[in-house]
Amino acid sequence: MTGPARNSPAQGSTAQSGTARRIPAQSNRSSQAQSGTAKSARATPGDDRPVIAVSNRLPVQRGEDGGWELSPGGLVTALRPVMATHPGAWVGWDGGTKGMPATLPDSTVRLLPIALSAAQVRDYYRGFANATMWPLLHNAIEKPRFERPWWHAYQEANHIFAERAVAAAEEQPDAIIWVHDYHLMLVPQLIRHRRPVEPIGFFLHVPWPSPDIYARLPWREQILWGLLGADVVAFHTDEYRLNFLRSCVRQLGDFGLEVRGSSVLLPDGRTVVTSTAPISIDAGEFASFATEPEVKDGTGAIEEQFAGRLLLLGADRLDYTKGIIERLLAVEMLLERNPEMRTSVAFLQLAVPSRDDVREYRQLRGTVEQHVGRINGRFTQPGSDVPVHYLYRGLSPQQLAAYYAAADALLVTPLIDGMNLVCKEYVTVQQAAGGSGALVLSEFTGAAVELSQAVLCNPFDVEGLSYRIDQAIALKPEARRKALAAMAEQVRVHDVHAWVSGQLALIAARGASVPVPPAGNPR
Ligand code: ADQ
Repeated sequence: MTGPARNSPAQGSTAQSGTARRIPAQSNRSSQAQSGTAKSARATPGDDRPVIAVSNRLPVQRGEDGGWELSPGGLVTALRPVMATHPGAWVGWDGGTKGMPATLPDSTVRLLPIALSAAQVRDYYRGFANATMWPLLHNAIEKPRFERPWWHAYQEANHIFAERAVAAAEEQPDAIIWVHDYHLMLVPQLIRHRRPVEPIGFFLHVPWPSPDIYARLPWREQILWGLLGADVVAFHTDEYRLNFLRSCVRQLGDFGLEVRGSSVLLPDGRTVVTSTAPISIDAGEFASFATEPEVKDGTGAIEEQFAGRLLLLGADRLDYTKGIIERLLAVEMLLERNPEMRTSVAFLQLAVPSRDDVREYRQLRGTVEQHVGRINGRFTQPGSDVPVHYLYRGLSPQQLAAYYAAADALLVTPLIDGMNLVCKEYVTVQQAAGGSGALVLSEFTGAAVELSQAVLCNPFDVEGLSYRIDQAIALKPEARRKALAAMAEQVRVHDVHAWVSGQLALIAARGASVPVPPAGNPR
C-alpha cells in the first residue's frame, strides 16, 4: 500500500474528501456532451476562453511534508487539464489556512483565496450550508434548521465569493464562470448583476428535492432567483432537474416566470437552460491503480487478513445520508439468520471523518460505534475474528483502491445521495483487477440511474436489504462479471473528463442555440 493513512476531514460535498491523489497526466477527454438539453454542446470549451471556477473550498491542502498539494476529488482532477490549457482562476475559501500559493501546484491557474471570520464559518458554513441546505436538499432526512442569522451570514458570504469572481472576470473579460454547489446558490445572480453578458454555469452536486419539501425553506424564492442568474443550471439526474423546474413554477410562477421544456423563461426576457449531467470519476486513473505494485501489495495484505472469509465493504463520508446505520443493521440480520456467516463473512466499514463540528454528525459517529460494538459483542465466535471491522479515517485513493480490489461486494446504501462516486470507483478497480465483485446499490442514489446492473436495494427496508446482500453473495461469478463489465464500461465512457467537456461547452454556448419548445409548465 502507499504511504500512511491520514485524517483528512471531508468538508465539502464535491468529493473533495479524503486524502490527496497524485496529479495525473492529461487524460483522454471524451467528446460527449451530457444528456438533457446539451444538444448543441461541443466537445471542449470550444476555444481557449479562461475558466473561473467558484467553489466553497479551494482545491489545495498542506501535504505531509508541509508543502501544498492538490486536494483529492473528481472535480479538481477533471478541471486540472482544462485549467492547464486555459488561463483561469479558482475562487474559494482558504479553510483557515494561511500562506496559500498564488497558483495551483504545477499550473498557472491562479488561486483566489477567501478568508472567512470565525462567525462566518459558524453561521454560513456550519449553519446555513450544512445544517439548513444540506438536510433540506436531501429530502429533509434530518430536520433542516432555519435560523435568520445563518441566512444573513449566507447572503454575506455569497456576496464575498461573487465579488472575488467578478474581480477575476474583470481581468479576464471573456471568461466562462462555473459556480459549484449548495454553498453558493446566490452567487450566479450576484455575478449576473455586475457582469450581464458573461456565460455563467451552476452545478448542483446534491439532489433537488420535491417542490413540497423545497417549499419549507423560508428563503425559497431568493435561492431560486440566485440560481437563475446562471445561463445553465445543471443536475446529476433528470429527477432533480424536473424537481427544480417544478419548484421554479410553484414559487416564481406568479412573478411571470415560465418553464418551456427544459428551459426557464425569466420575466426580464433571459432564458436559463437546465441540464442533466451525471458527474463521474477519472476512470483511467482508478483503473491504473489496480496494476500499481503498491496497491497490489495492499490488496494482498487485506486478502491475507480476511483469508477464508467473504469480504463485504462500505466506504463513505460519515454522513447521515449514507445509510450506514441501516447497513449495519442489515448485516446484523444477515448474521442472525445465517449463523455460519459469523465466521465466513466479514463486513468492513471505512468512514472518512466529516463535519464533526456539526451536532448531528457527532451523534452519528457515536451511534455507528455503538452498533459496531453491539454486533461484534453478539456474534464474535470464541477463537475467531470479529465479524465487523471499522476504520474511522481518511485513506489515500491508492489505499482505497486496495480495499476495492480485495472486497467481494461493496454495499452502497444511502438513504439519498446526489450521485455517489464510491460505487463508480469500485466497479472500475474491480474490473481492472480482474475481480468478480458484486455491487449492492441503493435505488436512492443518482448512480442507480446509470448502474442498473447492480443489485438495487431499498435501504429503508432493513430486512429487505439483508436479503439483497444475501442475493449478491449468492450470485454466480459469471453473472457478477457480466454486470461488472457493463457497469465499468458505462463509467469508462462517461468519465469525469467527458462531464467537464460537456458542461463547459454548454455554458460557453450560453444555451443560445437551444430551441425553446412551446410546452406548458411542468406540474
Ligand atoms: P460525497 O457526499 O462526498 O460527495 P461521494 O460522491 O461518494 O460522496 O464521494 C466520496 C469520495 O470520498 C469518493 O471519491 C471516495 O473515494 C472518497 N472516500 C470514501 N471513503 C474514503 C476514505 N476512508 N478515505 C478517503 N477518501 C474516501 C458529494 C455528493 C455526492 C456526489 C459528489 C460529487 O454528496 O452525491 O457524488 O458530491 O458530485
